[in-house]
Amino acid sequence: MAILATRRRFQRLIGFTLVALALVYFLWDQGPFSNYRSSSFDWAKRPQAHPISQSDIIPLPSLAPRQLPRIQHDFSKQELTDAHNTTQRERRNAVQDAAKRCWEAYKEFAWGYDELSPQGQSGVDTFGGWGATLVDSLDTLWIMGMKQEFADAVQVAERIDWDVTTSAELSLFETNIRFLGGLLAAYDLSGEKTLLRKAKELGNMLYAAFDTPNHLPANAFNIREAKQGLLIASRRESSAAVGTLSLEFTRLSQLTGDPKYYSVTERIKREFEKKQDKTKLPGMWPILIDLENGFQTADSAFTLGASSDSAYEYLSKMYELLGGVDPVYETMHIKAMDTVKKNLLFRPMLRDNDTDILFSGLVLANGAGINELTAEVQHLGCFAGGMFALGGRLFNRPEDVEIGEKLARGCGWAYGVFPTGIMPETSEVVPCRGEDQLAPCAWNESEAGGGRKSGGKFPIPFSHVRDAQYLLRPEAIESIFILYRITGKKDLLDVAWQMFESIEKATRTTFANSAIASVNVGGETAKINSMEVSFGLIPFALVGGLYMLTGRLQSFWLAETLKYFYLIFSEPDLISLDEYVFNTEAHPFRLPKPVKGGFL
Ligand code: DMJ
Repeated sequence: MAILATRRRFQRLIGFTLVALALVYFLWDQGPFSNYRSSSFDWAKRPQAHPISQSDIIPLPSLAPRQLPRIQHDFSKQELTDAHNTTQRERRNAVQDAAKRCWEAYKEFAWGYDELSPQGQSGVDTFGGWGATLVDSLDTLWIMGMKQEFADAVQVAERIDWDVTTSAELSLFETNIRFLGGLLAAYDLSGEKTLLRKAKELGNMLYAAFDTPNHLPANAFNIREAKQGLLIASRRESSAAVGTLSLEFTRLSQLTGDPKYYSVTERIKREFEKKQDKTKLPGMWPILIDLENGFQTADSAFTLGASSDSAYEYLSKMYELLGGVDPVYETMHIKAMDTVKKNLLFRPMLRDNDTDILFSGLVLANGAGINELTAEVQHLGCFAGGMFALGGRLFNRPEDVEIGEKLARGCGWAYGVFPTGIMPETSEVVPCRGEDQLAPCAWNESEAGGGRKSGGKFPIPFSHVRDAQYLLRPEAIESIFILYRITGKKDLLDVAWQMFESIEKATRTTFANSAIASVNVGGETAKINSMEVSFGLIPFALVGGLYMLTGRLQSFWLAETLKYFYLIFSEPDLISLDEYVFNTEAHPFRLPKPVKGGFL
């Protein structure tokens, strides 16, 4: 009897302890002691309309990560003078001051909103209303050592309710690169677990974009339709939208141990791979892809610029993130780069042939070998220098590092020739049109100056500036930063500083920084959506969506542009390219550590 009573007492004690522990865990995790709040709708529990069965889920590669070739220059061998270190520090501080001003302005006028309208002193919701700037800036704050600001932002981020939104329809691409990428990188840097939980909640929501009849994603993510399983992949989807999910989804799978996210993007990669040699410009994919009818790639326009850019950027980066164990990414990257070199790259006609630079243009291909190149120069395309150089190091292709340097320097040069010291959003330049488009050509004054299409007064040899704005974009400094880390060439630091000074001068406003209407007008610049906007620009600024599109302080200013400027003026081991891979929104994901031989 006594034994029975003791046993019962013991069982009760165990039961009580377990309940108490569960309660403590709950209170700690969800209750008054925790700031974290889960979203009010759990997308993981939503029944799928087009189920992907467990057996159809592709697991992460089981091979252990390999030792990848060294990416960064060996800076330990560089003799750095005190003067160099002082200049670096002063420049870094100047960038940090700019970031602090903008962060303070965002905090004061737009806290919790997606973006700041810098002159309006108010917030705007452009990406769902979950605080895009706040999430996009988390890792910048961490990297810049703004730990209190980081902690304040985490307190808001960990309470985001993905079911409470200002948009009926979201862009899968933008939500993925800014929010999911931002949360994952901030977690990778800080180890703050609630950020990973938020990332997982969001990942589960974005996973629903693949709940379509053919499991290809719907970039136009209508939340109501997604809940009902009514999404359909688009007939005219940009290759960037569909090709820029893999890094974030894969990192989410790596961190959570759930392969389903990686699996859906691995399927996309297989579609890209199948079509790579079958397009009108074999080796590349057209800007637009028909996803609804099963990844049709019949379109004719090819570029590394808008709407295609990061689909190419992610090939080598996925190879890195998977620890070099998926050779398909290497093959795809090399084929694409070879096609770009042969067809898209060109050298501008220059008075001084010592300026060794290249650009990447736009090709219209008819599929029968006639490929027409337009010598277009897009700011968005300036990321290509970094991509070539990174791939060159990763796959031991020194020529690609050189090409990357010429592309990066091309954008640096273009910044320098415009009156504001900044290159425009979209322009055209007179190209060298010899047998070899990459080789220097003789200067021809009338061709270089007379080829102007719109009669505008642009610096020679620019023939046309289609869009003269500067929207605070990062791509040029991104490539200069990557090239500096890869080659160690110190003159790139001065190129970067010149760019930063010009950007600050032209875009700084009372509270933050603003996009400007024309890089081609020096002196007092016309800020877009600005109290300072000139009267002549008011009708222009009010046309259509332009006002909303360009006038705000884009979240990528803090997430990318200022981060790259800060990093180039910092110690090279701060976010080393051998330890991190940047997503297309400059969010660094930690690379897996190599394991000698064997399976995971
Ligand atoms: C960013 O959101 C990303 O870099 C994207 O890949 C392209 N456009 C902007 C910055 O210009």
